Amino acid sequence: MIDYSLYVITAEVKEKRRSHLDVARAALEGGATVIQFREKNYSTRQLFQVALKLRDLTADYGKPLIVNDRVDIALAVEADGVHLGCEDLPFEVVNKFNDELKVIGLSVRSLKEAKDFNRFGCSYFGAGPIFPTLSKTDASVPFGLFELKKIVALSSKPVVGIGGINQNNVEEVLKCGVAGIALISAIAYAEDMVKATAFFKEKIDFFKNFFMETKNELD
Ligand code: TZP
Ligand code: MG
Repeated sequence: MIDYSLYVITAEVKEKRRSHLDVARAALEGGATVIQFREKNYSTRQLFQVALKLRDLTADYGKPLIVNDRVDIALAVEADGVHLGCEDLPFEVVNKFNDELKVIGLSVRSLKEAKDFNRFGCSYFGAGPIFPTLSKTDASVPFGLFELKKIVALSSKPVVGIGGINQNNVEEVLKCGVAGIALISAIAYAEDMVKATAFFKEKIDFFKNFFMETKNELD
């Protein structure tokens, strides 16, 4: 079972001289439970070289590595899985590699997509954007917390919330019952990336206990 609770997506932040490796290292140090390598502007060779290093780093921390979009890169570096959106290879095709790729995540952009995608035997849904985001140029319209709650309720898979999650709104997202939160800018652009990750970790642990206590009271 994968712990999706603190799912950090890497980015290169040139103005802060931060590489994918820097972001991943700090996130793992701060308590990230999953690392996703996401990069839209590299050549295949560059992607491979960085992914290989991320594979070693995540293995050192005993945490899963998921590659965004690129099944070939995920297979080449023996990543744990791949994350697919609507412009990537179809789930049914990628699922043929499920001996090698243990985790296959699918992006869902609406309640309707969540309903439709329940038929797939994927590992989790990345649901977003919840809020406006600057990290995805072609992001769809943010659907907000009310819709997120409904997506969580009807999904047959763990739901990882994504899009515009920050220190001010994270509690509201966690209250929707998500299995995890996926973050780019809240970590990659933070002044101190380790501390920022640890902040989210603490919130997640608090809500985990809160939900467990509420559940015990109901049992
Ligand atoms: N998919 C939906 S929103 C998003 C992706 C990749 C970007 C999330 O980045 P941020 O900076 O956490 O809003
Ligand atoms: Mg994609």
